[in-house]
Amino acid sequence: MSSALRSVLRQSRRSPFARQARLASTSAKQVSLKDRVAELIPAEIENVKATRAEHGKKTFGPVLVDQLYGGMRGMPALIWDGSVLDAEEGIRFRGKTIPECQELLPKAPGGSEPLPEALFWLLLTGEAPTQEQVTALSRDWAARAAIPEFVEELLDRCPPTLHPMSQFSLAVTALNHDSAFAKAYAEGIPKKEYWKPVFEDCMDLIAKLPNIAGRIYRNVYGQGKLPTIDLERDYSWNLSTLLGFGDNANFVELMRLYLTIHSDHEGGNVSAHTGKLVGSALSDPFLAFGASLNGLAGPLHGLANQEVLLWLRKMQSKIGENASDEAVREYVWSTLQGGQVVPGYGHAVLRKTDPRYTAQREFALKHLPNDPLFKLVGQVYQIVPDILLAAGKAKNPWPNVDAHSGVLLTHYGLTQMQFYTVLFGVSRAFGVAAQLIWDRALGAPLERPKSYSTAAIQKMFKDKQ
Ligand code: CMX
Repeated sequence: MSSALRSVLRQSRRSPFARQARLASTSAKQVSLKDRVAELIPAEIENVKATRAEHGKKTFGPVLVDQLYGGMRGMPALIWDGSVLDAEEGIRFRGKTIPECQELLPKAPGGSEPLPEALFWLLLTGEAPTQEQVTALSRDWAARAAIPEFVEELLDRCPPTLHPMSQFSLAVTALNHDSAFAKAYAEGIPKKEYWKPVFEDCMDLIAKLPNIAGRIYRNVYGQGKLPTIDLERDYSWNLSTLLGFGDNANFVELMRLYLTIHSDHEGGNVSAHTGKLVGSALSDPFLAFGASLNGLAGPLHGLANQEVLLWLRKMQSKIGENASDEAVREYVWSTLQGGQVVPGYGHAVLRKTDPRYTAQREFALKHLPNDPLFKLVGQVYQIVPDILLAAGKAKNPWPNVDAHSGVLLTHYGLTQMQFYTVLFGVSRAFGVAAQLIWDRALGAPLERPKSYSTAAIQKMFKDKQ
């Protein structure tokens, strides 16, 4: 190993990401998030250089033709720093499990769930922020929360029959009108500076989502005029208030948990990967995340939380409330026999119960143990995995995040299922935004994998064993 490489490796071991989520120093001056990212970038550039120098020519193993036809399952393809998903254990945000984040991250006064602001800081820096840093971030987002008048009008003109996710994507895409990155790029900003306006766009994006989500909710479901953002309150309180649930402290706590656990699920899922892909063309964060939302709106991905509630309601109307296990079993089989999937069950990577499901179940046990729909969700959990195993197709018979979120929202009176994926989208912006900032800081290139036709595959392997 050359001495230059040794020195780069030594430096990279000092990278904050090698140490993962330690508590930020409270004694030091209160650094802002942007300043902290700026401090981290030089070491991380060296860290990536060192990793590529040491491992760049190593292989992950063969790529199978089946993977090209099979949705690229398990094919190593992307760098994604905010979180890593283990098939058995589930998600870790910068090395921390959900229970560890619940323990480690700052909370609201009197609250017990982590503040999503803190999770964003963790995703972006690998460090847990101080309470003061989180408060500063809440204030910064609240100050950026207003949306342009033309976006308000755009939303107001949407027919209430247009799905809330389509409205959401439309509004986010339209925010590109004021993109700092698009403007800076047009003015010729050098590449090493890209991350700075991208950071500003990402902060604006996250900050404006509650006003967009609140406006869609109130427009579509006739819930009256949108209140204004309170500059002194946290993101989840403001979002809950815009939706009309700010008075309910437990709903606000639910939002804190919900936004934290839905934020990121490594890079390969449709919404995360789409955001990264579109961002790689140097489309600004609003265009990139608008594309993410269109992917999240699919029933095999984020829309599944709406589908779960619809499915549970249909089940109740068919077999009644407090139905026997046998009746639930029959209903699950009839779903499969009808050629449909059981929504909320299965996963492309996970092979065990999703810890995001477990976190929501624990919240329900604490706050709504006697809710009839929660009991049904628990009953379904006892029944579906055995049936999926017996049916023999699904590789993972266990529940995912979407199996549980709808019942919690319904309990507090947010019963409009078509809106659920919008909340998933608000949260997913955190993970995508963190990666977009790092992609531009590290000069990630345009994504351009190689595709093949079936004829080309046949030709390539003709006469080969
Ligand atoms: N019910 C019925 N069949 C299922 C199933 C389920 N919950 N999960 C998987 N299967 C079927 C698949 O449809 C597939 O059938 P075909 O071979 O006929 O196409 C077979 O089992 C093998 O699929 P798999 O390899 O186990 O799963 P995939 O990686 O292809 O798909 C997922 C993963 C999530 C799309 C799938 O499990 C599913 O459709 N689940 C229900 C929808 C859902 O809950 N989606 C939300 C996921 C989390 C999120 O992104 O929000």
